[in-house]
Amino acid sequence: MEKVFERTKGLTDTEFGYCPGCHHSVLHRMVAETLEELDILDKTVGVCPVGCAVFMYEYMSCDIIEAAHGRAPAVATGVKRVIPDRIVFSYQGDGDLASIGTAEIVHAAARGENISVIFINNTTYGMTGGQMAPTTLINQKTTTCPTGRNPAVNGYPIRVCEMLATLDGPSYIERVCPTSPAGFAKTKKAIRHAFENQIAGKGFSLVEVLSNCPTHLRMTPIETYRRIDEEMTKVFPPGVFLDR
Ligand SMILES: Cc1ncc(C[n+]2csc(CCOP(=O)(O)OP(=O)(O)O)c2C)c(N)n1
Ligand code: SF4
Repeated sequence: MEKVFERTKGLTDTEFGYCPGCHHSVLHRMVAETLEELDILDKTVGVCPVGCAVFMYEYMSCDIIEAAHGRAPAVATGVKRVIPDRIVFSYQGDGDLASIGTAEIVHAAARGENISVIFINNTTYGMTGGQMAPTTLINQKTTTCPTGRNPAVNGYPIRVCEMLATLDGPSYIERVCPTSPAGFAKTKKAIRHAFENQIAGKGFSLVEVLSNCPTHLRMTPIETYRRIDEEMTKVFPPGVFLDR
């Protein structure tokens, strides 16, 4: 029988340990497929975050380094500068990238490091139990703001794409929204573009993916998609912020 679909070689045979319906699994697959399509699996080094994706090295068949919490852009910078013929990416949640790792991402972007960053914004700290993140929406209830995020006490959500797009260093910054077949296709295209830019030597690329955490939002995966479309996109509008 003719084979019409094959699991990408970019993934190992290890089953994903993510909660059912979590975006991490499908986003890993998109990154893995991209590496296979661009024929760069053998020369790619990924840097995993501290967060639910901490075990990314179990799932991806390229080389992976584990970085301390938030330090992935600094580790990716070091790898890329020492072995510039490698393709280097970091994969980071919002707690990792936009909280403890704020300095690292801002300075890697400002330096225009030739790396690709995949930023998973699910508005919470998934791994540690659903605490408030820098991207938590106003009035969103989390375990550390059980009555809802109150700007007078907790401040406002950080828009990473908008903030980094003010810098001269980055080459490509886009926010995507994988909640529909078209949204998934756009997300894959954006991830691919981030890697193509690095291959072309264009410098720093970041793709922010509006994502879910069905477990801590206490929603079904479908409800989380609705929340992304109806609530998250109002605060974090999808679009291309830089492409040069
Ligand atoms: C230095 C340090 N501080 C705190 C922690 C605890 N910690 C582990 S994961 C995490 C947050 C992860 O959230 P996020 O980056 O949003 O990823 P998600 O789990 O939602 O994918 C925190 C605070 C840690 N491991 N190391
Ligand atoms: S806790 Fe949330 S982010 Fe982590 S795997 Fe489960 S659904 Fe995904």
